[in-house]
Amino acid sequence: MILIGLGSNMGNRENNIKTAIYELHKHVGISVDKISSLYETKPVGMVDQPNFLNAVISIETILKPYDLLEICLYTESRMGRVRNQRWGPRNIDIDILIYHNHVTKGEALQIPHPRLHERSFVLIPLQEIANDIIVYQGLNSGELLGKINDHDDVMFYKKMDLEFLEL
Ligand code: GSY
Repeated sequence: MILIGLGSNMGNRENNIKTAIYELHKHVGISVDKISSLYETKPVGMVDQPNFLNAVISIETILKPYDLLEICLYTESRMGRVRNQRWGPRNIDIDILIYHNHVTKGEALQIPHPRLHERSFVLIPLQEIANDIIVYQGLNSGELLGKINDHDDVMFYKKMDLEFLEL
């Protein structure tokens, strides 16, 4: 399974996330097959910034991890990604979380995503579409969520379905 996390806390957040999913899906060699709900989440890292909307999708692709990364970065830049500070606000963030059992510890790309296991804003949407996969050190999303206690910072916002991709 290949999982991608999306986040936005600037501009029209819902539109930004949907646009990013649409752009990925219409790219040759990528097909989105599951979409979590949107979650309204309190910022982690730099706390003095607006709430995020977050979601997780699963895709099928023939692209290798670094080629997929390139498409994620290209999509962010096509959307005019604005980000002045490392942990600061951004209109769109697209992160490869898991790529089957692949492990990469490069400078530009780390898979599995290095902070995935400790972020409820990723684990809660991930659990919705991939509750049985092993995420980190033999544990699935539910087991990892049992170890962290900021679930209140992640609130259900809106159900999403794949229909908007047909547009
Ligand atoms: O890592 C993605 C950007 N990001 C987020 C995010 O997407 N959601 C929340 N809740 N906090 C975040 N802090 C950063 S940085």
